[in-house]
Amino acid sequence: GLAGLPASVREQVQNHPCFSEKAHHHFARMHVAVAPACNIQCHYCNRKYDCSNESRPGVVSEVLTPDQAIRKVKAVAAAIPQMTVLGIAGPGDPLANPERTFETFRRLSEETPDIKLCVSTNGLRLPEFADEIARYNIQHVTITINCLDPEIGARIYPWIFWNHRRIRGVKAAKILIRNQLKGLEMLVERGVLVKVNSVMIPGVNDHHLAEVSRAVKERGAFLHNVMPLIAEAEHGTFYGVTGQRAPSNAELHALQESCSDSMSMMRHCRQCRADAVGMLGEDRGQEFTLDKIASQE
Ligand code: CLF
Ligand code: SF4
Repeated sequence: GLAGLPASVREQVQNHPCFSEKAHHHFARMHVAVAPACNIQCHYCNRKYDCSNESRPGVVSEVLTPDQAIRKVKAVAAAIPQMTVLGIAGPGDPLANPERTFETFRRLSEETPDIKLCVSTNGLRLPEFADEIARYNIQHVTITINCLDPEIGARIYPWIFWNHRRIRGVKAAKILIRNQLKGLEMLVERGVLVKVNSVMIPGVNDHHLAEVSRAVKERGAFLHNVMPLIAEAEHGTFYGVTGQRAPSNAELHALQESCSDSMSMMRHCRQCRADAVGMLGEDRGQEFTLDKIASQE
């Protein structure tokens, strides 16, 4: 619980609905979908749909410019007083769209300084942007880390785009994993609270995630969120075949339980869309579309 934490960390998490189980009953978050591009390919992602790094391939949303995003944040903040956190989580990777992402954060840090800023990333470009994240006082970062073993990584990520080149297989996974862990350490050094999300993929990384949990804890991650693969056909196929199944609830809970021996686990994740608005599990995005906001201004 919150009671055991140092005062500064308690302050950081007490009104963040994802980082504190208790806070999610009282506080809301919103996402602005300003980041359309991605620099890696996950087998569980289908780009036709929204697909935040929080890894819920969802329904298409409108991609916003930074300016539209600021207007939306202000409109939501005026309408939902419990809204304490603004996250950028897609629909691609926020750090693969650095101009749009950091323009949005820069303006919010100036114009709505009371709103906590949060970002979710695949981590490929984290080492490059750790200082910039700290500069805008972004105190909450989520990195999706699905494995430490590049052989397993090669079964999850067919390619990454790195140094202007497409890189495949084990070599690609090695670079991605190295940058994720390096980025995690750099953020922890800078006082940022880091949550690690992992997508549980039966037969691929399920047996490996307890080790991931220990390794990220050792490097200073604050919280681990193991989420189930969403394997319905409309969200894309896995490995180009439709045979990959999702874990059962019992399998998910057993894994979360085994990780919890060494690490604090998040158990209230609702696998949000990249344009979610409201309390976790609630989606009020339709109340704040651009045309509705414009008519209120
Ligand atoms: Fe958004 Fe993610 Fe920030 Fe939360 S969501 S960027 S940490 S403000 Fe939260 Fe949604 Fe789960 Fe994410 S419930 S998918 S963990
Ligand atoms: Fe899709 Fe996110 Fe993976 Fe990019 S990092 S391919 S947006 S799931």
